[in-house]
Amino acid sequence: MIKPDACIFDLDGVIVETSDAHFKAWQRLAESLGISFGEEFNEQLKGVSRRKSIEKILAIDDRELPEAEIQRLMDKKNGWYQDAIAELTPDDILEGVPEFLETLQEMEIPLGIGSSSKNAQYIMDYLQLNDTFEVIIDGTKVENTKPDPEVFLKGAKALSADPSNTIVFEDAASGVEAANNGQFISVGVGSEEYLGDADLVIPNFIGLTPEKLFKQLNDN
Ligand code: B16
Ligand code: MG
Repeated sequence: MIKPDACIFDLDGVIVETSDAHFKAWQRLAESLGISFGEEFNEQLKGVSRRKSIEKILAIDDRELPEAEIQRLMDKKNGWYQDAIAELTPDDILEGVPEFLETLQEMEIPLGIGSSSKNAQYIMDYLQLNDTFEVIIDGTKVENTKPDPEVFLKGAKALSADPSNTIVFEDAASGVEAANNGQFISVGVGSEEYLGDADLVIPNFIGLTPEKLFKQLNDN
């Protein structure tokens, strides 16, 4: 690979640290139901849809609830989460990310967002990132949640990119799996402990240039 056709970024946990707001809102909801979970379990909620998340939380306690109640609980969690993200500003874009994106733009590499979140468009507005990305595929545009590759395949198609020459950046195990399932080049952003299936794992974007990253991927 000399230069990728495109780069597709997950949003929560890669561009901005909203994972903690998701975690706190789910924990608050779970506690109201007498269910508790910690950070390790929370890794399973990263990258998966709101619906899948509540199903996983209820399954901790073999809880079955009527559909209307599940909907009510999801809305409640989303209300808390939306209050938290309404505070976001461009200063919340993770360190190193603006420079990395700017260099990719200078290299004329098309950029996309591939997020499971139905709140992705709000977050992009708060971060003022709409002009940076040509394509935003989010939870409102897909049928199947990660680890299904749909979100990234739709992104690659919209960017006229070949998945096998497109880099996907992901912070969730389910997202790395989705990228691998779609035959993309997967870069895990975070800990090797959870993202070991990625083609390459980076801790974050601080001090990283696209040139360095492409070289690391080539040497792999
Ligand atoms: P919402 P990503 C994902 O976003 C989050 O990682 C995951 O924790 C969340 O459940 C999912 O979005 C759905 O979010 O409730 O806002 O629709 O990491 O794929 O950008
Ligand atoms: Mg994520």
